Amino acid sequence: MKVAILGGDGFCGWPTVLHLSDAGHELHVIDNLSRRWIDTELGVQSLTPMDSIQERCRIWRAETGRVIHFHLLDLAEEFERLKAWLGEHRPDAIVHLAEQRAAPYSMRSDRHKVYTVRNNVNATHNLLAALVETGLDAHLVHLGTMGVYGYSSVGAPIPEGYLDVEIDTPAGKRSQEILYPTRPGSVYHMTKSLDQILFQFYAQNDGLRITDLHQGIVWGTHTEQTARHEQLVNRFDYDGDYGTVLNRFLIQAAIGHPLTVHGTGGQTRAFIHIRDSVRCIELALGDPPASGERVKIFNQMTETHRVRDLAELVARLTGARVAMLPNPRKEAAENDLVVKNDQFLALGLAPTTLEDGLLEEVVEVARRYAHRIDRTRVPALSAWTRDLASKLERDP
Ligand code: USQ
Repeated sequence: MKVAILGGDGFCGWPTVLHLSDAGHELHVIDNLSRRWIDTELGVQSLTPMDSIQERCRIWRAETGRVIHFHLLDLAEEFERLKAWLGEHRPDAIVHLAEQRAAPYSMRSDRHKVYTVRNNVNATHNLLAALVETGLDAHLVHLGTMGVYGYSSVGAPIPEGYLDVEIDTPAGKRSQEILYPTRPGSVYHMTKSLDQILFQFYAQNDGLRITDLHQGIVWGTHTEQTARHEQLVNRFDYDGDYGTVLNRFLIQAAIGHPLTVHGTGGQTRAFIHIRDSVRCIELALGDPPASGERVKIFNQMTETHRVRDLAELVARLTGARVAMLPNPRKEAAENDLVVKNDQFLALGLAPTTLEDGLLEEVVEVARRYAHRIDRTRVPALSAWTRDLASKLERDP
């Protein structure tokens, strides 16, 4: 297949590009390199030294003989160029990862909220409108988030996107299938909730074939392909905005920083290793919905864990100290989480779990590049509300 990866320079995008190229597909990366600009804005850098996207593609070609095409294009701001590109290249499938993906970054200030909404919602809508206008029947696979569901379920397992409800009508009880009600916990998660409505409309109105992957928190860094050459290395975020919880605990352990548990650490979240993330995208590409079918939704996660249990596990493994900190986020202090992921298991996903010894691998990567870590950028300082911000100032 000819596959366009929108956001192919990012943390999930780059390993996906390599994985699909390795599988023999023709790969096109479309990216505005915003993630690299945000590093510059925040004054942080990936733990792993990353080459330019052009250099990464050159190394991949030298290693494997396979070509990856790179196109510098801003989905949210350059609608006409996007439309022209799709019309000219006519990909068979499009993987859309071109969104600002950090919840803390989206909550930093009003400017960051506005940027995240404008970028994410416009990118998605521009893409959908361009697909209709060009008459392209490409399968669109979008990387969404488990966070659209929220974390306050009544204890029932979270289904894959849809919920059957019974409604009282004058003619008696009627059942209806609805999109699972969204309850986003940040402006970033809110944009992914909005995406769901856009997808529902365009699938129903224009017959677009869309798959939405509700992904959990990704951990790990290497995939089989990124490990082939040091210049193919994936990015690795450790800072308070972009670092995700388990990877942060692992690098903190590697540099002797206390593990930064927010609040009681009673938050339970869904997790997936980066190797499984790229595999799931491949499986979803191979299983498109038909035109006129509802949006296909998968829960892209393999296990759930409570934050404090993860901290204890990392502390046991490495001898690190655990610090219970004031929580900068507005979120439930404690929650349970049961998630259905039957569809990927049925397609043959063999989950990589925390048990598989890959925690050590991340600690080793962190130790190797420890000299690149700025310890002052480790604490998470982006507060969800003014009250939480003043609490953090009092008790940093
Ligand atoms: N947390 C800590 N200590 C830290 C960092 C985080 O206790 O040092 C806590 C947070 O308060 C939160 C949980 O760990 O309760 C998860 O935080 P996270 O930063 O790992 O994950 P999140 O902000 O939810 O976002 C990440 C990705 C996002 C993706 C999402 C999947 O950045 O792109 O969509 O995970 S999910 O969480 O399932 O919505």
